Amino acid sequence: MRIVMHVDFDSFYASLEEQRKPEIKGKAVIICMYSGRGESGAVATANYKARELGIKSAMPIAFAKRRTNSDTIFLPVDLEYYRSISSQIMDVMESYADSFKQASIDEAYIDVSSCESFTEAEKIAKQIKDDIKSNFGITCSIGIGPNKLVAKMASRAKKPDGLTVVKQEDVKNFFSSLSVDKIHGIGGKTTTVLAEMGIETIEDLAKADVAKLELSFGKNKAKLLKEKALGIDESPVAEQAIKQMSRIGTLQEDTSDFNEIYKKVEQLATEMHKKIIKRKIYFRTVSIIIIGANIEMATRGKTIQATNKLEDILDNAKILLKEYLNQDSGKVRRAGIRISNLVTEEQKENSGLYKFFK
Ligand code: DCT
Ligand code: CA
Ligand code: CA
Repeated sequence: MRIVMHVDFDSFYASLEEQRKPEIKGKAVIICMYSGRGESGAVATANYKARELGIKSAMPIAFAKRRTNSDTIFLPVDLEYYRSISSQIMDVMESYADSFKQASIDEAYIDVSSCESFTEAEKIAKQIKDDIKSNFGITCSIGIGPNKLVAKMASRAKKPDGLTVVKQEDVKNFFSSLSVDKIHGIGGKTTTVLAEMGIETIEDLAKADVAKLELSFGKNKAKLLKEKALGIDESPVAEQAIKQMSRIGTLQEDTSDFNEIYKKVEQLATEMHKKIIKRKIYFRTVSIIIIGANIEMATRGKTIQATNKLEDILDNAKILLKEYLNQDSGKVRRAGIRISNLVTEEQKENSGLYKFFK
């Protein structure tokens, strides 16, 4: 049985701005893409408070100004910052995955089929939500389903901070209430043609005559539409298995004290190690991840003989952390551990032989 999760961060850009500018919390926040000519431009996104005022993505800023008051916060997009946090959160999420695929700056698919049940997967989803909340201060919405399509649609079902589980047997019921344009990947043009054929809900589409669909859309697209309406999607989350595993945590307070930081790294590594054993993973590179008080990120790694031992992670982390701190690099806000250069048990044995013959 496949179990797939789709994670989408809630009002991502606005949430990150609220997180780094606590003084704007509780206010309507609008993130703007300025055209470069004075005040003109469009709304990239807005937080939920601003959405209550009718603010939407792609709305001209001048429109938005008319709907808001002097208490509303308008901020320019800072994509570089959002990307850097996004990639840190992606690393965290990837560490929970059997296979992983980032789908956009604020979305990812996580295959968790190694879970025994949807209940187990739901627990992992809660852990991911907690992990993101405590380390990055933002919420996300997660959908869990038997494939990517259903997971993606489930993550949209409840927002913000939602968690929606749709098992195979519940797909029909979940889809029945939705209009066709809610199917991921069905655009405005297709919706119009379908409406002309009298097809408005996903249920209508699921029941539609394939021959009739083929006349309007051709064979391939007709088949695709029908499959989507039935919640069928065989596409894998990613072609490749995971490449790394990491855990990042926030320190009690910003510090450059070795013991304080190491304590955190040790705790994270110990937690991560359980998963390494469960998944029968071996690794060749150990890295520490350091995020300074100004959110700049540094990593330092060391490549060793393939191993799966906690001891090897901790010993190397200690050395790397000491090296880092000796450089007088300022205070540390968050610290983490990563293993990469992963090898399977089988590859490990073969590489041992290779060395022997070299
Ligand atoms: N975006 C944009 N222009 C649009 C739509 C989106 O620039 N017309 C950008 C802004 C946010 C980012 O893409 C991700 O989009 P969503 O996930 O739709 O937005 P969000 O702000 O994260 O909101 P939600 O809580 O609904 O996911
Ligand atoms: Ca989002
Ligand atoms: Ca999104």
